[in-house]
Amino acid sequence: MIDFYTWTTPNGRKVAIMLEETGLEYTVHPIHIGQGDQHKPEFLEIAPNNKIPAIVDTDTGIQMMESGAILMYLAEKTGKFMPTEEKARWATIEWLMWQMGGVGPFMGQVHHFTKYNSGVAPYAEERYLAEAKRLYKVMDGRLADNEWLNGDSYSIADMAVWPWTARHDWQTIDLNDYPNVARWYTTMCERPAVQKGWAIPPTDQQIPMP
Ligand SMILES: N[C@@H](CCC(=O)N[C@@H](CS)C(=O)NCC(=O)O)C(=O)O
Repeated sequence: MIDFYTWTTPNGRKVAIMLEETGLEYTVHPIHIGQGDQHKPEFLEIAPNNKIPAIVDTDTGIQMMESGAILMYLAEKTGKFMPTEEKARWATIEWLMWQMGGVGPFMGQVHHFTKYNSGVAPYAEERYLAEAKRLYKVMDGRLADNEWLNGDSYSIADMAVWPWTARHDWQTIDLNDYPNVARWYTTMCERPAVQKGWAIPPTDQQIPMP
């Protein structure tokens, strides 16, 4: 059984989607980051970097923070959503790392400046939005010739990136400017596990459509 510490943010949702996709048994422990739950000593025991998501696997005793590592762990545990064939496996890791090193950190800054602090720092807004647009363009190019980020199969790389693109409304990005991303995005929106993962912990927020 997986104890899952999370909140309704992109990094939490990627793991929520994976848990739903794999059918693993799990218990949600909401960590309200707006109220400071991530700084409580009991959470820091599991996630010393004071950020969600984190898991404890009661089957193995393994506890873990960092969403990319958690996705890889769950893929290995279940044998799902990480191809075994060498080329596809490394493409999955490549695009997962692209999300962890680029999409998350930079789009996170767009949320901070453009969504929550609009007008405070125009230079930062411009810089991070330009970087977000560059990342969408890279992704659009990748998905022009590939159905999924790793090539042919739905994987943890798609699960990692989708929740960030699901905040295109906050980012002032029109997904229709990136037609291959829009096609991939709407395909993912149709998956029941993606819809369920979006609403963990329960929320009134709706998935924005292009
Ligand atoms: N690299 C980390 C980033 C996690 C992260 O930034 N989590 C945010 C929510 S999306 C958080 O917990 N923020 C609370 C804080 O910074 O105090 C991961 O991928 O797990």
